[in-house]
Order: sequence, then structure tokens, then C-alpha cells
Amino acid sequence: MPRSDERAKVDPLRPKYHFIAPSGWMNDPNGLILFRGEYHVFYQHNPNGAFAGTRHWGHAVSKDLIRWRHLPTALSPGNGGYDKDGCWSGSAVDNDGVPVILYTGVMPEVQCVALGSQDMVYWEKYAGNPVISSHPESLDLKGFRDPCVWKEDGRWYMLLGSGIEGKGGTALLYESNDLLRWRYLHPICFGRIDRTGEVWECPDFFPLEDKHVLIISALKKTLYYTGKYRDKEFHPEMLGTVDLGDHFYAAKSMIDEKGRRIIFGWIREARSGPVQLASGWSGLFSLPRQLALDKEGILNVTPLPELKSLRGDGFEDEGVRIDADSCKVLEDVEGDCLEIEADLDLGDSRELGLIVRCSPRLVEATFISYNRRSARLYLDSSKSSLNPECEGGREGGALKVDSGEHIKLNLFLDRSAIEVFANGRICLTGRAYPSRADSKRIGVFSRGGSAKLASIKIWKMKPIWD
Ligand code: DQQ
Repeated sequence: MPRSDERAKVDPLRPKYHFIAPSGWMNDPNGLILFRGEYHVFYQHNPNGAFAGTRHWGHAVSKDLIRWRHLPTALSPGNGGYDKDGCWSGSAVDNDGVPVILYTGVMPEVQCVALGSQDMVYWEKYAGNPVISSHPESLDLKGFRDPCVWKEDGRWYMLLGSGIEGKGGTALLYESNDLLRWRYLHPICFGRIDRTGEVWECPDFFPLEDKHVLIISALKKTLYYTGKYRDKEFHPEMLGTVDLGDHFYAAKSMIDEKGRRIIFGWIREARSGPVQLASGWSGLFSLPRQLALDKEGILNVTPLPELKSLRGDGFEDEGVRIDADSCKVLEDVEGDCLEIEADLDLGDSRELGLIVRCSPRLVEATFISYNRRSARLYLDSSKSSLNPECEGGREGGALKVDSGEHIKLNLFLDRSAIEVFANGRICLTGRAYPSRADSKRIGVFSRGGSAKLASIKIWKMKPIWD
């Protein structure tokens, strides 16, 4: 059997313009940082194969957040001791010119430090690890991991994802003068078990415009609170979803050189374990997304404009009528690595949208649609693949649209990964694993009335890897 990197390279479902590990398993983004003029990403990685296994910190560098170069593994589990069962998620910070990683060692969960060389290629674990070896005894905790670290008024602060037995998710606040000796303060806020689950993973906390945002991963989703941060306590005002789909998790953000708040998430698989293992790869990062707050304090998520630099040959059309309860497949254009901008006029339809990865006679097809009655955006992958090992279904969430407003979809298709940005506000991430080589056509459809494709632009996207 060929090695997993050789298998991964030839898999027609492996994305080509998203950040992805050279091979093997990957999950959460870790330690995103702009250091000495370059962007570094780390990620949860099992280089030994496309199964979760024992996590390492994979590492890559970029000048533009779009094109990446792989670097050697930054952290590997120790031979015995505090991180022998894995180097789990965390952050990277710049401590007066010295790069420092803070991560969770397992098992049990403890917090650890590693110091980097100036090019960030060599990492040395701190001899005094773990720097936090046990959790506050006063609380009955579930989970104690994924440090999010920042500097405020000359001091370091750390949030750890956790949960209180019977009460629900929380994030624990610590402070330090030197990143090595930490003092526990208190939970920064509490969730409601029915809305944000029992344990919060991968907290990410930052100021945005006149508010603070706390991103958490729970209940298989990436959620956020916006609110006010006062006296080291966070007072949430609003709870929302960073992504409407079920395949975007453990998001982590950073500030770029222009001062923009950029986020990446883990796009997980919807294929069976044996299929992942055989393909030699599992998981990828989302495209870089920019965050902003609208007038109502709702988080708006849009693709980084620099992604336009990946656009190749284009196709456009406009004013296409879509009859009631019909599908129209576009002539002269097809592909599996595309960006699409579609402006759809609902007309008197009940539901309308795009079809991608579509075979002749729609034997395989993936539908992205807006339903006027439920006011929801959907991705339906139940007919995406004839392969029974690939799970499909309908996923989605609320998209508020004013009367007369068109549905404006900016869709990024990268073989088996789909990210749909809708009306400049929200994103829905899903997966599709067509089994047929000819499932590459694009279409539009309408249900319950007629509609119009006001305009469509489609670009072939260039790969980011050689
Ligand atoms: N993944 C990491 C944990 C984190 C979880 C382990 C979230 O640190 O809580 O790979 O996906």
C-alpha cells in the first residue's frame, strides 16, 4: 500500500486551495500569530495517519494568509510525562521578541509552555512544565484546556475552556507577569447548559469595535457571545453562531498587519473512519474569514478579499429565468475548484438556490438554498454522493433577509469542501464527496414559484500548493 502522503496527493476529493496538512489527520487551528512580518499557523496534527491518534502541533508560514509553506512539526508528545498523550490546542504569543507557545498537555489536562527560535522552527519545552498542573479545587470541573492568551495593561491573561458539572460551559481566567507563574482569578462568565452545552472548548476572546467577543466551541458548533468586558468579567449581551453548518469547529482568530480580526476554523470530515484512513488525509482549515460587528452587535463573517488573487478564468451570465419547480444546469462551465458569486431574485418562489458538484441527470448533486418560509439558508448533501460511506443531510440556520432583498451567495467550492457566504453576513460550511468524475456541473433551481438568476460570476480557482 502506498504511503499516506502519496495516497493523499492523488485523492480527487482533497482540497487544493485551502490550507491542509501534507497528509494524515488534522483538526483545530492553534497559535495563529503575526511574527517578524510573517503569519504562522499551527494545527492539531497526527502525522502518522488519517486518524485522530496522538496530537502534535503541525506548523506552516505565509506572507499573505492565502499561500502557505509547511515547516517541521513544532511540538511532539513527550516520551512519558505531562504531554505523552498529546500536545493539545493553545496559543502563541510574542513575549518581547521571544515566541512562546502555551498548550494543553494530556493526560490529565495540564498547561504547558514552549519557547521558540526567531524563525520559529525550533521549539524547546520549558523545563518547569507543566506551568498549571491542577485545576481550581473549589469548582467541580469538566475539561481544563485550550489556553487563549493575551496581554492587557502589561500583564498576561489566559482563558481555559471548561465546564461546571450540572451547570454548563465556562472559561476560567488566570493572570501572570511572566507566562510561567499563573494565578487563578475566576470564571470569566457562564453559559446556559441548554444553549451552549456542558463544556466549552477552544475559547477565543478579543475586543472588536466597541465590544468584546468570546468565541467558544460546543455542541459541535462554533458559537459566539458579544458583550462588555469590565473588571476582568465578561457580560454577554448576545449569543450567535459563527457558522450555520455542522462542519466548522474550534475556530481561532488573530489580528493581521492591517488590524483586521481574521478567523480560521477546522472543517471536519463527513466520511467514515476507514475511508479517511484509506485516503491518507483528514480535515482542513476554512478559508481565512474577516470578522466585523454590525449595528445590532451581530458578528458579520466575510471571506478575506485577498482570496480574489486565486481567481483564474471566469464565466458570467445574467437575467436567467428559473421556472417554478425546475432546475437549470449552466452550459459552458463546470469544475470542482471554483468561486461563485450569484445574485438571486426570489420572485414568487418558496425556495431557490444553487446546485454544485452535479452529475448528468442529477444522480449526484449538492443543493445550497434559501427558504423564504423558514427564513433559513441550507446546504443539502443528501444526494451528494453514491458512496454510502459518506454521510449526507440537510444543515443550515437563520438568514434574515428584508423584503425585496436578493439572496447574494459567494460560494467557494474546493473539491469536497464548500463554504457559502450569504448576503455579506454569515457563512455555512459543508462537505460533499461525489463518487463520479463527471459530478462537476453547476445549476440553479427554484421551488414553489418562479425566480430569477439576476447575475452569476464563476471563476476557476488556482491551487495554493505546487
Ligand atoms: N481538540 C483538541 C482539544 C480541543 C478539541 C484536541 C477541540 O484541545 O478541546 O485535538 O476540537
